[in-house]
Amino acid sequence: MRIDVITLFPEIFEPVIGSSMLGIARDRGVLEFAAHDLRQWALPGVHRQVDDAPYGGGAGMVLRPEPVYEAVDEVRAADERPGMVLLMSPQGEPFTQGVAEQLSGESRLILLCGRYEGFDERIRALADREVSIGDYVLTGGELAAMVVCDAVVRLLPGVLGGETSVEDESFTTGLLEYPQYTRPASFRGLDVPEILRSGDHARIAAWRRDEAIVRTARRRPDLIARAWNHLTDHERDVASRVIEEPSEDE
Ligand code: JD8
Repeated sequence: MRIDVITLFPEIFEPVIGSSMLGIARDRGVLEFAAHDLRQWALPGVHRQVDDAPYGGGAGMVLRPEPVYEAVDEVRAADERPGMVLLMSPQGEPFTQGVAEQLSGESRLILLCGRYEGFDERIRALADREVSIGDYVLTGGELAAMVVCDAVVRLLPGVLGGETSVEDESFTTGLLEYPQYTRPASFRGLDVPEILRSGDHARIAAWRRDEAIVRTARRRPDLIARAWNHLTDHERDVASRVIEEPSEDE
């Protein structure tokens, strides 16, 4: 996959993309990544302007359309793959694991990061999709773009180590993960559940599934509701008992 990011802060991507999983993906040739400085396509003039005051008045500045359109045209032309254009925006569709899976099937992504109070409405017409990473306010699209890169790239074939399967992880199964332990068996009076040390793999698998249900029902009942049709009768039973459980402060 090739990812191009168009941003006023290209330098903040390098340390993130160069390390961890994304760096491995790059080294293995699974990922080609480039961050482009929107300033390259600034309006002619000493101020190298990319923003302007909003028509109609109001606080703050807005990204002008010309630099963004020119940037997308030129970046797009640098590779034969057309690329899906994503606009990072608080008004976008929620970025979920399902969206990450869809995007991981693309051969090229072009991510647009805004700054300031927002962007000229005509910039929206450039985008194939507009995505938001969550309901909180960031100062720009860069951190959101990094989140999208991380979630998408780890799904590409050849990025995750062979031991880890994307299939049985949380948000793919639709449940939160079960509790995990490593050595020591006893730590400051906190013991690893006996069953995990029993070597009985069938009972361990059943325990983990139940613990995942219990944890999800307690913390994210919304996820239980969504997964309901895929749960077994036993799992529904476990979830129902938790949901009917009196909460701590009642
Ligand atoms: C892009 C500018 C800041 C947005 C005024 C100051 C995504 N989940 C998310 N939260 N926030 C963003 C995001 C914020 C951005 C830009 C993405 C460009 N801002 C503006 C409007 C209100 N602030 C985001 N993805």
